[in-house]
Amino acid sequence: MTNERGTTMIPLVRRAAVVLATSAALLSGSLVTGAAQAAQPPAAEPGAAAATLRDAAEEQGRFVGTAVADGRLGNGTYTGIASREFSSVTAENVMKWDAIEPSRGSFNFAPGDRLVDFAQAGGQQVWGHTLVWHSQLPGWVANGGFNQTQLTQVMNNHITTVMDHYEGDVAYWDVVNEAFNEDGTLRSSVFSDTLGSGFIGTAFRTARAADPDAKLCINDYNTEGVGAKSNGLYNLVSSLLSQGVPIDCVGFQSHFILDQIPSTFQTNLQRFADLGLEVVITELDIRMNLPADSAKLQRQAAQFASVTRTCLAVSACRGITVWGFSDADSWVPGVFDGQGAACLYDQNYQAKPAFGAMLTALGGEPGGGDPGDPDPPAGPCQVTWRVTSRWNAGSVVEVGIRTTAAVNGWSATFALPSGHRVTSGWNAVFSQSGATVTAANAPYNGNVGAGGTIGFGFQTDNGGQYTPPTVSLNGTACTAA
Ligand code: 9MR
Repeated sequence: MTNERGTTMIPLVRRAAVVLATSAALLSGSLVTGAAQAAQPPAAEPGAAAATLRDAAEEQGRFVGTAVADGRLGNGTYTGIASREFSSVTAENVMKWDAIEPSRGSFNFAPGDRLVDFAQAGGQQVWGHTLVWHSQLPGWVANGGFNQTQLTQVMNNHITTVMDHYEGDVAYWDVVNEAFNEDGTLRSSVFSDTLGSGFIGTAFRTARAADPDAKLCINDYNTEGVGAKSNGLYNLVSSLLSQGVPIDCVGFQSHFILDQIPSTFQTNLQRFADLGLEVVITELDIRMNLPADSAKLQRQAAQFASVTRTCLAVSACRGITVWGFSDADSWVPGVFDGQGAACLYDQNYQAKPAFGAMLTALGGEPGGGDPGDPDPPAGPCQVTWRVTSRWNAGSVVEVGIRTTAAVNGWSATFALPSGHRVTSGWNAVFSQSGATVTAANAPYNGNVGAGGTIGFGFQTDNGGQYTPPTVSLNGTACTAA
């Protein structure tokens, strides 16, 4: 069986890969109850850590992707990194309506096909972006003056033709993109103005009929934390599901500003996951005011790691895609005056601290995966914080602190969310005053050499979600590893 572009379709194989990934997540212990875990010491270090983002992500049962710019596919440095580090690619522009159906009924698939060929050569998944969006919409659609019947036909024909062409090649589609205003109401567009809010359900039903094996997603920005916009999205998705609309996943673009990652990110992902949907971080970048300096790059590294851990803490979070991996290709400076440096690699395709931090957060080994051999994050200490299990009335957390200098006696402090109490722990002596927890060395593990790691764990009485706090070692704040 072949699709419109002549590719032999292997939907069953693709499905099998997804099942395998899910099993890996289950085996990794995300569903093990706290009672069974509480008395256990932290897991042993794996024998050989993965050296690339994609290998590390795979070991977590997740994918890690990047947007790919068509114009860079001839650049060997670019394609080398894209293939080596990422297991998924998203078309940054070439599958958008204005690129793929610039005039009615005239489809330009060549650039999208190039991307699919590139991905298949590198064993990568393809994420299709995007079918129905108010932006990058050609004038013949936006200003075509179509009535309801005509626009429905135009939209359905676009979805069907594009999805048929890529059937079996594209694993996920952003079916509807950026449908919401900041206040959570539906954005005015030619689609909502002409077809009403029902255009979303229509688009998803048409998409399912076109390629029953593709995962169908709704994607938006500024929906990462709990708030008016994400509430609007949540209400709409809940209502679509109750009407039997075939929607499989929600994409959270995650175009973040340095130091402004929403504290409710994990809680928000989890509530969508609890609807039975996959959640995916689809367009991650973390921009800063230029010029970048090493303090900002360290904080950015910590925040890439924290976003990564947030996804790993939600079992339905299937992957993370960055919106370009290099500052040389990022959309940010062109849109936000004076801002940039938002990616994992710098202008010269050298890995930034964020690369090593993300790799480490995925369980890989910093320094293993890029031509520039990135150093591990600097600073006196680097922390990994893993919630290894969670149930309705408790969580188990494992903490690792790598200390740059030798310590002779240690004390680690951090704050838990209000009302969370540590009920038991291992490898440290715990005390708690209000929200502040102090974990001091046990009699047997106070001396740690330079570059050594302090490991301890604890159980709390609260299964609520939270993002990793700042951990201080002997009074000095550590960075996230
Ligand atoms: O990165 C894309 C840039 O090259 C385009 O000029 C721009 C046009 O709107 O779209 C950018 O990608 C956007 C994505 O398609 C949807 N979410 C926001 C992204 C950044 O603007």
